[in-house]
Amino acid sequence: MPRAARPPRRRPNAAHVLIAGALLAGFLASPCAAAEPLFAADYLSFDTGGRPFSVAVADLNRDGFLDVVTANQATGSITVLMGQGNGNVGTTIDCPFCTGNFRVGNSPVSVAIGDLDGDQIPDVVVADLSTDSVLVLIGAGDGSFKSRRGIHMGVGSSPFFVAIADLDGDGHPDLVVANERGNSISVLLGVGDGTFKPRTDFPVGLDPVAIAVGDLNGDGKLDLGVADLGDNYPPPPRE
Ligand SMILES: [Ca+2]
Ligand SMILES: [Ca+2]
Ligand SMILES: [Ca+2]
Repeated sequence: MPRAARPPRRRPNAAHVLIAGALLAGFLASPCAAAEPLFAADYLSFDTGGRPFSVAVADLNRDGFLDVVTANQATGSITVLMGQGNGNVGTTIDCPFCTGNFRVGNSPVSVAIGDLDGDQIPDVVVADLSTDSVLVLIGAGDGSFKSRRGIHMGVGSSPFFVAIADLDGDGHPDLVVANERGNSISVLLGVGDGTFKPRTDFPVGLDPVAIAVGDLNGDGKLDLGVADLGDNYPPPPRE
């Protein structure tokens, strides 16, 4: 059951929803106006699978309300929380392949949502850290997925983050994955039907764990920003 909660302390396996206040609108209208809180004092808390590591939102069942998906590293699952339009979500879904928690692998740590097969229905992709793969789940349009197995594709070592973007500009969404132990990113170009061409790897810095996509130099082509966890280590002391 969803809980409109004021939890005394954080719960380890939960997704939290913070409801934004009117701070930005008020600030822009009158810089001298008293600041309102950016978020409501309380947050809403919903149970997920074990150790939720990543979260994404999209309207999976196209009812006009955003839904929430978490990737749960400890239980090898995703949790689909169907939005009710007021910040509340339900933890169960009336569908054959997903009843709250949905097993997707051994160690899913990143989730992204986009329409990967061009049917206007959001699909989900999950990076599985322990199997060096990503899993594509094609959405059925009601919050469930067309196949429990999904489509597995190999990537580099220890995929820690996955993003969706049309990197080559052909109109088909592509995948880009940060491979933490591989010190690389994997790019999988989309065919447009939910499948992808074999990956191409590009070396980056040490321990890449996150990617942002945008046109950084203004040439109309998408570029990548990669966060390298290992490159922030301080240099060893001099002898
Ligand atoms: Ca929805
Ligand atoms: Ca789709
Ligand atoms: Ca593309």
